[in-house]
Amino acid sequence: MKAFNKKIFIKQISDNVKNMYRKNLEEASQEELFQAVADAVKNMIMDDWIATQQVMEKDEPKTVYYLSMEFLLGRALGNNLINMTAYAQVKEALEEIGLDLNTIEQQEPDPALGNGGLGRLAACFLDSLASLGYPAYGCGIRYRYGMFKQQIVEGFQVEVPDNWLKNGYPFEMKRPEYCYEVRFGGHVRMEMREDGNMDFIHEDYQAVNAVAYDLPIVGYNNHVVDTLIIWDAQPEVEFSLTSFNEGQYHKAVEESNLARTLVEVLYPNDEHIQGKELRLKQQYFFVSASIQRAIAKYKKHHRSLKQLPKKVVFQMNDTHPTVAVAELMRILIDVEGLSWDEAWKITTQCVAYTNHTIMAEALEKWPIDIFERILPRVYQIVDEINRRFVLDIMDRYPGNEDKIRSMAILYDGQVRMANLAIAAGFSVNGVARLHTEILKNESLKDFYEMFPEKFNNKTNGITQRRFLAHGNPLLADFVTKYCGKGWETDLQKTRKLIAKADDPKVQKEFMEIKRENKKRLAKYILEKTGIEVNVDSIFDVHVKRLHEYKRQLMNILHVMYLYNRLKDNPDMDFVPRTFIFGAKAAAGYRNAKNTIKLINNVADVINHDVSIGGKIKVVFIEDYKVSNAEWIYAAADVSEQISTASKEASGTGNMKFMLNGALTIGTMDGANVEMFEEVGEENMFIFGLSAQEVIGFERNHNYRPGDIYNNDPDVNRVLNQLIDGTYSHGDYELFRSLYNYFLNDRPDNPADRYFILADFRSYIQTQEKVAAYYRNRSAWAKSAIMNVACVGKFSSDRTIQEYVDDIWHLEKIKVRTSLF
Ligand code: F55
Repeated sequence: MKAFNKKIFIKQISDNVKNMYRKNLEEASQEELFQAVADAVKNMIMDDWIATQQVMEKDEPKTVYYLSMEFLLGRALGNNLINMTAYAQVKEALEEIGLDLNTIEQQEPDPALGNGGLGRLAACFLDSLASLGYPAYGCGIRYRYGMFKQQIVEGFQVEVPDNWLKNGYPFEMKRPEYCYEVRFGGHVRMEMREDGNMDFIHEDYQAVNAVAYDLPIVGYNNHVVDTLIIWDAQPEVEFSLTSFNEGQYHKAVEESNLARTLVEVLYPNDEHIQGKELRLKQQYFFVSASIQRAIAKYKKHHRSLKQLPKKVVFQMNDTHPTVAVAELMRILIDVEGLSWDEAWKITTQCVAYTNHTIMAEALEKWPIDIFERILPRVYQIVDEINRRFVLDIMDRYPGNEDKIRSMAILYDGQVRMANLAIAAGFSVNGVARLHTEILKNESLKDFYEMFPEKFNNKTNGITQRRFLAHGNPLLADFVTKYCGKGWETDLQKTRKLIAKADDPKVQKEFMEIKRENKKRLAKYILEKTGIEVNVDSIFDVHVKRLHEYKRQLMNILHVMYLYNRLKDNPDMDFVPRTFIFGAKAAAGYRNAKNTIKLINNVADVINHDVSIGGKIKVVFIEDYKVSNAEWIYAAADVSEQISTASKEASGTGNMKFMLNGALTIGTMDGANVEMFEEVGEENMFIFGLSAQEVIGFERNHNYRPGDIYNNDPDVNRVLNQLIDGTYSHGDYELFRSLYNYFLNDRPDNPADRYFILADFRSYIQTQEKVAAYYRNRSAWAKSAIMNVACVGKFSSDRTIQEYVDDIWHLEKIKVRTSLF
């Protein structure tokens, strides 16, 4: 960025408003002002963006292509200003012309091209890649509609389409010069070449064009601007009513329909695969375009493809882009004319795979008939990869059918994408230490035995630029005051707070900041829900996607239990608490949607019961998303990380709360284990079964939740309240399926499969410890400060540096702006 010039900046905004809307500043709406400001900011980015791409063109450094079906970016305006270190100056400049930067920022739609943790991780990784100065492209899809917006209507979730491009998105740039054909369907004809080799000729296919849109990813204070490419689909020939014969007409209609539907909408299911054809088409579409782009760029500098692994690495974010393995093989063989063995050698040095789950229902499998019909040539290649791989397995384990059953890529009429990714990838990583150990010793045991060298751990991280510098400016200033500048790029710097954590003055300062942030959130809650909350109560926060394994149901049952106790003992000593929930449920996920309804109904009863004197409040924040998440983390006292041990691969929300000085109540799951290690047992509340205990119950089928229901009166009471009308205006059926979840035992769906009742008593007791601890303001403040002090490991900068050192092997680029 050129040195910031206030005068020029202001002039540009008024020029923009004039040129874009034929208005002057006073007439423009806040949305129009946002567009004008964003355009001016894009302008400020442009020189660095050009310079970065020029360095990449000239020096041709090895580049990572982060292939991800999801990038949950969140708003860009404020974040870009933070990373340009221009936030304060721009805020001040806008004030001079009577504009409020916060209000303007809030006009931006959240680009929500992702579901949850996996998509947000991809966004944090891009921020860290740019901030560390590594050459990188994110590659994804330009969904017309992102993650649905959630409305709560009479306590039920209603999904509303997210038309994020409605007013035009100012930070994207169409790049029509990057346009690649992607083919679907048709047939493969084989033809013998003169040299005796086969040609594979793809015929009768439908084609669409993938057209690139670039989004700038601004590095922190380093002039590096990386690029996120999101692919749009366009028909190859413009559909026209006159100029075709009958056959062409039909094809043109089909191809323009395909182009339109392909990128229409993000699939809003997390951790649950539905196996829809269109999803496979989306996957192939963006993967093919991204690989074609990478190879075209490489070929500008090289004649032979042999050195591709020296210049390019594709990181596959979960199995969603795994078709990349076969697509790269196809291009190397069919387009570039390499032999199978040459192509395999290159491919297996270029692709790496990250696993994000052990949950069986989230493992991607495609019926072979669908896969073959949609991608006939790619399927032939998968078939050949599988044939050779099965030979390798037989070689290694002669006569051992079990190994083939567990590892073959094609099995039972299905293409198993994880198996393809592991067979071909040179690296397979989990996202937290415990998760990687479970992969190695349980779910991917056979693969680990066969390829131990591929397996490695990369514990997730988060960007402190968005989740502290931007989301919590008061705490950011506090950290700067006690730790100096520099934590923006080296989060370990917050360790200096350890020495201050005991200081009453510092504690008081911290608690005042927390209180301010709680006020900010309370105001938001009041505006959105009409509920008034007490900022001196404990803000106990559970925000994340709604999933049974994340156990929002356990949390609300605990609230019901507390309410029973208060009703029984109105004079009991009780630390006031505000239970805050935020969660989207996949549209077809019944228990998840019922849990949302239950939370809202419990909220309704409790919030209106004057007899408890407001000691408990329950709030469901509608439409939990990146932008309101920033405020929610900042205001949290208690962070709920209560997944069934072994099920949450890592979690990243846990880290964002820690960064903002919340104390975690959690199970020994995912990255909680490593947080515990960093922050120490005095500063975190751990409860519940261990992963090994859960896995043991699952293996031995000896968990009996019915016994707990029968023997624990508190459990018995809250479960009965699901079916006695307490929270349903007398309707006994509304929550019957949640009740049944605990007690109906079926072979494929065991009772309480997420061990809520097993952990309930220990959760209650641990929550009692939380309440007692909160009374001790100084102890609490100290622990909260210790959380900020010990969060360093969980910066995504650390994670990305590990990916670079162990998997990608990239060199940093240096960008100097032309002016200095
Ligand atoms: C989205 C689509 C499908 Cl088809 C499957 C899964 C998802 C998804 O969103 N998964 C997801 O968010 N997984 C999460 O990834 C995070 C980042 O690694 C982890 O922290 C978290 O534990 C894991 O559940």
